[in-house]
Amino acid sequence: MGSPGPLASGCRRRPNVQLADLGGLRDFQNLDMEHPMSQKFQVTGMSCSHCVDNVQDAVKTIDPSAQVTVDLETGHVDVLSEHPRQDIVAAIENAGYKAQ
Ligand SMILES: [Cu+2]
Repeated sequence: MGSPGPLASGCRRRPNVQLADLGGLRDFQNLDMEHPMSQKFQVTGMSCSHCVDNVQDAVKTIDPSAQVTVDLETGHVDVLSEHPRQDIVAAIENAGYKAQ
């Protein structure tokens, strides 16, 4: 019977090489995450805290990492996201509200 030793140590090295190769890509992603855009919207049709949840969920559907701040009284919605403005408007309108 042969020994599994050499095979096991060979397998253990591969992940280290792959992680090193990903270094540049990970730096690029970190740079992007440090500069999310603050985008402001005027949303009409919200009448209660459930509507606020609907709008927040709608935006997080297209960008789970987005920070969504909603002022129910004024309809002002502030979204911290890298996603294009028109995508966020479409998501809010799909949820049944008017956004501009
Ligand atoms: Cu409501």
